Amino acid sequence: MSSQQTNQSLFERAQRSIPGGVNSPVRAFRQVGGVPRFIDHAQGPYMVDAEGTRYIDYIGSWGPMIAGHAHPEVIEAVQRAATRSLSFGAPTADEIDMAEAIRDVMPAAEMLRLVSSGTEAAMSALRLARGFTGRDAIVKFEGCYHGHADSLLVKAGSGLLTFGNPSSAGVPADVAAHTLVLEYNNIAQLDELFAARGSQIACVLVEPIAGNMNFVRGSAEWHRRLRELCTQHGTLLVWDEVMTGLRVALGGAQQVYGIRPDLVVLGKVIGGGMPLAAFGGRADVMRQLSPLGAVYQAGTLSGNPVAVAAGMAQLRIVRRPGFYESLGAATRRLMQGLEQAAARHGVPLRTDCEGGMFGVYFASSLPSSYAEVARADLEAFKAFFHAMLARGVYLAPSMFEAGFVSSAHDDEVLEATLRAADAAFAELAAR
Ligand code: HOZ
Repeated sequence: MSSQQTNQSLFERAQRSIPGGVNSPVRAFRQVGGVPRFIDHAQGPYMVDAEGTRYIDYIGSWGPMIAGHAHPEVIEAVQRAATRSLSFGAPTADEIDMAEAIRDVMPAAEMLRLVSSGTEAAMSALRLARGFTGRDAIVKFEGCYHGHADSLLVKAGSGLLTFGNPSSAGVPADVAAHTLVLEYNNIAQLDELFAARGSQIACVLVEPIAGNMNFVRGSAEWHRRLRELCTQHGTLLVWDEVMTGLRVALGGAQQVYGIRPDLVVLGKVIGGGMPLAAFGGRADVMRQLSPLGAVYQAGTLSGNPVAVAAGMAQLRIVRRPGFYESLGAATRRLMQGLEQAAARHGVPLRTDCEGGMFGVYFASSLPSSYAEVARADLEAFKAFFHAMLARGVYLAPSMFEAGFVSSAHDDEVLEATLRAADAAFAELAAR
């Protein structure tokens, strides 16, 4: 580390060659303000920035690092794979192992195709759903994020039954026009839409527990109704489990709700921190993919051998008995501790969690939609974020992101976090 390298100097330099100084917008700290931390290395539950400051990490690379950073078994698998070459562009036995391992833990993934990012997986699942059904319209929910494919950067149109509008410059209105956007957890809207347009809808794409508008649970009743309507109308139900897959439980949200989607989109944990994602599902649907069927999809780095090695090594770790029980207990303990600390200082705070994924809301009740998340106290969140960062705890720099705990977050780490939170809430209360 050069002695001149500070987060500030790196941020200034980065902004001259990288738009906004970052390669993914939320990293820029725009919502919370201040200087992003430039990370030098990470180990277990800790990340260390370019100035040598250590933070307890509750982002975990936005989900993948469920066994902690630089887990020795994952690193060893990567090193071993790397010596056999970094890419072949030809099939490997390890890819079959991965497809079989995913099917074991998530039976809905009867067949699987590996890709490199969650965006690519969601985009490919959409094309497959359209190709399989011969329909163009798709449905998504406000506040759910499925990567940045054109069809998915869409906000609600002027009315429930009108098609959507682009939510990003550069998305053609004609493309967005095929996407319908509904409110999360709203059963009446589902019923109304399917009654009017059910036969036109190729698929409904949903985060079963949303992780891109903070952490918001889909209600069991809403999920059941959505499953019924999709089945009745020949619409494919696509669960985006990029965040929740092998995170809220080994079998993902499918295990939590006991619901089987037609297609599933995966990423994050399955790659162990390497660029690996997947989409899978019903064999009759997946067989429509090229080279068997007419839906084209391909990728030079798909099933990359080093990424698969990392993912398989992490998969072996999470499949050990008791992994999710301990992870869930640690996350619950953290959430209870945060609520208690906030209450001690009179700060309104609610939390929710499942497995190793959590949400913290500066509000007096749990949100069930994007609009409710947006009503939380942003100023309190910002103050808390900075008070925690100053005490060595790195939370997501946005009120609209979920948090993640890893198996490396042991009692000592949780206690240190809660001590920091106690002081942070005291600071908030004194504002
Ligand atoms: N899509 C991620 C937030 N939900 C951010 C990814 C990143 O910045 O690394």
